[in-house]
Amino acid sequence: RVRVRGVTIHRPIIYGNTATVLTAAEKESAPEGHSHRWTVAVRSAASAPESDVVGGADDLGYFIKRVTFKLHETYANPSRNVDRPPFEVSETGWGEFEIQIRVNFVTESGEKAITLYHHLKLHPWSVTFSPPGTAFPAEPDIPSPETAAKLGPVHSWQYDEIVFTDPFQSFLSLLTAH
Ligand code: SLL
Repeated sequence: RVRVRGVTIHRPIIYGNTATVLTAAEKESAPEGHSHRWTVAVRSAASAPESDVVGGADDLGYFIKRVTFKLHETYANPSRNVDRPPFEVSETGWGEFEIQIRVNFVTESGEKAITLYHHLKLHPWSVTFSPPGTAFPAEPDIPSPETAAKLGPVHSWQYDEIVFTDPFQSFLSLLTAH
């Protein structure tokens, strides 16, 4: 197998989460204390513009073999393997935490796995007003569930590029064929 020296090729991705407040009815069937439903995902940032999904859900599978989302240890089986697109995990819960996202590439690539980190965001960003003479910056408050529900889904996404340096010829061909 030959490496193509001096070549770098990148693939744009977005990773992050959306979250919504559970309705009263959803709370009934969710575990005790859970307040939100969320989805964490890795998606292509090179999606069709007419797509109504954030990122293209289905076009990473040709070079990504597995994505492992490592959730907080309060979750059952916190290490979640996803072996085909869409590379995402949906759950309900009550708290924010850091999610480790391990991306494994197809075996033929010979590429090492990479690790991304995402802070699961459940609560809307709120703008706080500090009256004159008060301490600044004020601690941002977590809005009440009613206010949060009115504000709608929370989105927290980051753009990144996966860069492959001196790729194997066959992997380079695979990437450029798409
Ligand atoms: C916090 N450091 O205290 C964080 C931890 C943990 C979130 C958040 C539910 C797990 C379950 C859940 O939301 N865990 O019971 O299934 O805010």
